[in-house]
Amino acid sequence: MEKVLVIGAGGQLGVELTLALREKFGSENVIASDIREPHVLLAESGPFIQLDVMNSNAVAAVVKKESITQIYLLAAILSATGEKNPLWAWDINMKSLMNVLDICVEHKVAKLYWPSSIAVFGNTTPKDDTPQKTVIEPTTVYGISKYAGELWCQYYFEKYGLDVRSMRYPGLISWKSAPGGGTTDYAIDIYIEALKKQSYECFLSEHTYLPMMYMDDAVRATLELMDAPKESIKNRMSYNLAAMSFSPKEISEAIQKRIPEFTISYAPDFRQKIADSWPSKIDDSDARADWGWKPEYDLEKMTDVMLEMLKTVNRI
Ligand code: AKB
Repeated sequence: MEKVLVIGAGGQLGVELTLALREKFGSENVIASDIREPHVLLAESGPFIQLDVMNSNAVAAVVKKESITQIYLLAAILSATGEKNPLWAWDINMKSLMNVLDICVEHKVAKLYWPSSIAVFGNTTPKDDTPQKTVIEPTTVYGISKYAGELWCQYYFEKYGLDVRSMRYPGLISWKSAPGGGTTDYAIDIYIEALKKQSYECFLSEHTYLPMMYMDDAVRATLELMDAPKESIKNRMSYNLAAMSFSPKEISEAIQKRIPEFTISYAPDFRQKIADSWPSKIDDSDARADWGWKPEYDLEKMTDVMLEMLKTVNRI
């Protein structure tokens, strides 16, 4: 029987991934944890522990007491927030990973999931159809920490045989849980503001193409990667993962088809430079070949769901 610990479960991905893991393994077998108070959807659906991942002894105690077999380490400072306080972001992103890698080895945790990001890529990376293996010179502290983390994951796999798996997520778009300090967050704010005010001022310029993914695809990808037989995981750094690529202009046009009075204006800020250093479109053929990845949502399908769910469930 699997016993799962999700660290950073209160974040944008954490909430939805925890709910999916509870569905799969049974609520009582998936412990959500976060430094913050529990998100309402987590408190209602299973066990929750308030836990600071920087406190290695506290994490180890939970792993031991609960006989944890899988850890999902999702706690991280994202790109935009990280640039405001780089050393703090580096400390949290790296120390959390190193703590958990060591705990997994010491307590024989069978599997670790740790997300990476398209933020590992920088200005010198090919922008279109960015290959799995390419020049990697990240420009943000978040990207540097993710790239260093990928190498550490591979090191722990090779040196200690730890079954650690990872993917480079594009911008994730969801309606159940709020995003936290990313450069791609505009693609969520735009839906909320379209419903609230029928207008949106975008912090990126109109033709900034970025790789994006609807949350259901991201959660399914994570479960599929973790379920794949060990032999098929040929990449122990992090898999490129893709679903769609669009610009602020294109997402605004998709919204206008459904809300004709919606208008967008552009006021790029410091996040433009971050976005400009990232790929427009990712080649994820290794993920497709190794463990059968295939996205289900494109911009039109996602726009239908986002507007409908924000309106009916979140009552915006
Ligand atoms: C961010 O914008 O920082 C994140 C990411 C692409 O990893 N959403």
